[in-house]
Amino acid sequence: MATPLEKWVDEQAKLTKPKSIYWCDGSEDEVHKLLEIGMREESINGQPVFHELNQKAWPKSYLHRSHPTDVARTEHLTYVCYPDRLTAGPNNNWMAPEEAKTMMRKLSDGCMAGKTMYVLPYMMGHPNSPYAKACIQLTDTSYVAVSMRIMTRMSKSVINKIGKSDNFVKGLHSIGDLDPEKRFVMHFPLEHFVWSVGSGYGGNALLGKKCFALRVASWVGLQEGWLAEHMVILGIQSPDGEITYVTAALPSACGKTNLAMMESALPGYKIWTLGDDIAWLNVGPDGRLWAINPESGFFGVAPGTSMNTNPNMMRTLKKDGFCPTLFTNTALDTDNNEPWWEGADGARPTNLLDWQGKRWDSSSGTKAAHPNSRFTVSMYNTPTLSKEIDNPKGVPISAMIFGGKRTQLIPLVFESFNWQNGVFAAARMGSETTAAAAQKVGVLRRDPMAMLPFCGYSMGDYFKHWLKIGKRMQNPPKIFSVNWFRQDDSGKFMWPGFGDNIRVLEWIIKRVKGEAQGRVTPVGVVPKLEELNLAGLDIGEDTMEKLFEINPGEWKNELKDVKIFLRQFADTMPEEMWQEYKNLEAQLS
Ligand code: GTP
Ligand code: SPV
Ligand code: MN
Repeated sequence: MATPLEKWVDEQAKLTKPKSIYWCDGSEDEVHKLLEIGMREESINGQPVFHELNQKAWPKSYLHRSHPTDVARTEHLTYVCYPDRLTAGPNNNWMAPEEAKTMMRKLSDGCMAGKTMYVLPYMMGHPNSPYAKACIQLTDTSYVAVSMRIMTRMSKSVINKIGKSDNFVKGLHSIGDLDPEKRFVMHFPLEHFVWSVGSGYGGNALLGKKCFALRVASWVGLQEGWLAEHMVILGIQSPDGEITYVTAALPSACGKTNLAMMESALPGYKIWTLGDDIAWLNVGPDGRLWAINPESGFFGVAPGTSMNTNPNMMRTLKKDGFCPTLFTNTALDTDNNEPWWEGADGARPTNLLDWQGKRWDSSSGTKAAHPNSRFTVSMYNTPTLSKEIDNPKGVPISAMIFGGKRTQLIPLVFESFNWQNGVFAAARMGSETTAAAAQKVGVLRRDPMAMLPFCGYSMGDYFKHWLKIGKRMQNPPKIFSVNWFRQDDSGKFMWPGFGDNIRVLEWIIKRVKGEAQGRVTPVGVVPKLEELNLAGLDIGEDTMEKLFEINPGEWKNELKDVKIFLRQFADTMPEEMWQEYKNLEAQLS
């Protein structure tokens, strides 16, 4: 008798009509076979799926070029499908499940004709973790199969684990004909099912990531009493050897990967990496919040990555590890067969192909690498990997950090007065938009907890859920907000950022341990300037003061914008959030 898994795969094959079905086992041999298939048999937009890069300089590395219209997440084509619209909330596109399925069936009928359907068995989370979930994704491109092998714990043992049960997360993915008009990412949270057609790109196609581990999992977490968040997880080792674990939520392309493996500018400090994008957070039996990273790889922004900004990522990318490394939509230095991007180390190579594979003209004013070009690399390659990475329980979190890209207004760091006040600070977060999603770049948008594109249900209910989780903890993490991106009048970043962010983390740890007094402002507690270690940093006192300036007039305007945003959720918004709003408003007058 067929198992529910076999039956489901069979049904999807009847619909999509692939020429063959390939059950992946996640082995090293297999991933190299998939790369070969991608280089010799499959193509996207008339180009082979993979191009082998200089193996001496970049071991096991391959370049992939996606379709030129398919270079970022497409939020306007992303839907959550509940029987009722209210559950989805104003922060999501909604479609009724049956209507969505009828549409998707039409788009999927025969979409894998002539192709191989890959069956990918994988775990989100360590297989021994009580918080992990067994998943199956179907896809028709070797690029997604190899990417999922890097980003998740893929193994045939997952098939045994699922056994005769029908309790597994389902993902059906096809690149279709890559027509942007026929591109949809549909979530069915009640069925733990994601159905994506028409895109091969990142968060649209690697269905374990944003689709399951955030949108669907956030809803599952609401049912089961935990949180799925867009957060990095890191351990900060101080000179006395003690390690403090923190999470940080920053919107897409706002510095999570950099923070996750930062090389400290202060001697004696060391960062240990646990995750760079997603955290699943559970209240432990000890009344603390515990974090696991459901992923096993990084899908990181290439531009700006260098030995200067993120040396540990450069070492990660250059390591001859177990898994291959993929580069997507970077430029190609044709003299050396090496990937290249704006902000890379060294002089710009003379002969470059741009991200579409066309000869690049440096006088054209265009970027050679796409601004959202990325690398996909195994987390086990990183020299800063935490020894707790495969601990099924995760790590206990002492502080949660929230931040956005704000060239104005928001101070370098402040601590919220308590959990509820911190939830409000995170709820009113804003950030200037980036190239990570198909949208206008550089405009301020509200992005509560960096989850606006990823919270799979109504944000009012989400804030309520956060408040409830807070009440269940005897020892909740302290909540901080940061902003690495404040600019002076001439548009220059006032704070050096990157490895120097350790100076802010040091103050955060001091606050956690009760070793810094701080200064109370209407928005929260900021450091007294003498509490920040600025040794070796060439930064004027003026600049430091400006980094902490709180201008009541500008803050009142900010609050007006916050109110307009939060009012959308009026029907589900917890009263506590409006109380916090009123308190802050009063403090500013
Ligand atoms: P997603 O993968 O999209 O979720 O992004 P992310 O949050 O991991 O962002 P990432 O760390 O890749 O950083 C995105 C961009 O911000 C890169 O171009 C970095 O060089 C830049 N960046 C990161 N940290 C800092 C910082 O401290 N200061 C400044 N000025 N720029 C930074
Ligand atoms: C993001 O946009 O936040 C990412 C990249 O991490 S993607 O996986 O494409 O969503
Ligand atoms: Mn992200």
